[in-house]
Amino acid sequence: MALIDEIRQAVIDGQAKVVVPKVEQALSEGLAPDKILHEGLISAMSEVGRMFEEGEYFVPEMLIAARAMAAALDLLKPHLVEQGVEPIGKVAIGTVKGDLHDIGKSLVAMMLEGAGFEIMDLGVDVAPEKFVSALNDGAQIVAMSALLTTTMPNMKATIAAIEQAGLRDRTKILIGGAPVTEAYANEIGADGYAPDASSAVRKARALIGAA
Ligand code: B1M
Repeated sequence: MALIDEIRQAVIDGQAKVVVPKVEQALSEGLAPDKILHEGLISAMSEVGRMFEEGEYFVPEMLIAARAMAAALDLLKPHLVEQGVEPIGKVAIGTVKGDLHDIGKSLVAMMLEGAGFEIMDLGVDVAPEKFVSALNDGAQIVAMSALLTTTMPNMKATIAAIEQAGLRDRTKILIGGAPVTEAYANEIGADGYAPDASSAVRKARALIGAA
């Protein structure tokens, strides 16, 4: 089995102790971090999602796979994030209220950081007021992630809270996450939607006129 497939399989099996040395080996053999990310880790999580949908995996297996992926992401981070870049803008990022999925959000945060944004990572299950208070602390962009159809409405609730606080005019709002679409972004009045972490960077740059 090729090393990249071994990494993918070890994430699916939730074997963090196997994934970490294999990612180290892949990096030392010169495999591109981007390839490890997409073909190894992200592809593994899609498979885990499929197995969950089909009843082969349950929440504990999903969680263990997510931990293995997070351990691998820690290793990849320095390779994906360029150090010492002058900040081009400040982004408050979080997964919306009620939603505990953090891998995609953290990946987007990492890529934005790598592109020179200063990141305020608010974590998961972030209430609308917390996004508002980050804006009061100087964020220009609010970046919201949602992985559940049931938590997507909290993006709209957050936009309403930002409007109510009188901060909508000076705020750019970017949304994303597996169930989120461009049409939904338009419907709730967000300024941008991105389907993945690299397009989130392009969108964020465009939103603040740094494209
Ligand atoms: Co959950 N889960 N989960 N889960 N989970 C999904 C999302 C699901 C699709 C699985 C399935 O049924 N196939 C399903 C949602 C169904 C739906 O609503 N349509 C689901 C469910 C149902 C649940 C629970 C309700 C299960 C239960 O308890 N019965 C529960 C909810 C808990 C809660 O949040 N309140 C739950 C729990 C969990 C775990 C805790 C076990 C774990 C998360 C651990 C963690 O994050 N630390 C988990 C996992 C791992 C998944 C899957 C398998 C993988 C998610 C992931 O990390 N993907 C997921 C299935 C799937 O996605 N195929 C699933 C990898 C990640 C890199 O991709 O997050 O999509 P993603 O991010 C991408 C893009 O979406 C985009 O860029 C990223 C990189 O390219 N993106 C943005 C994300 N945010 C963005 C923001 C942007 C722009 C782009 O701008 C701001």
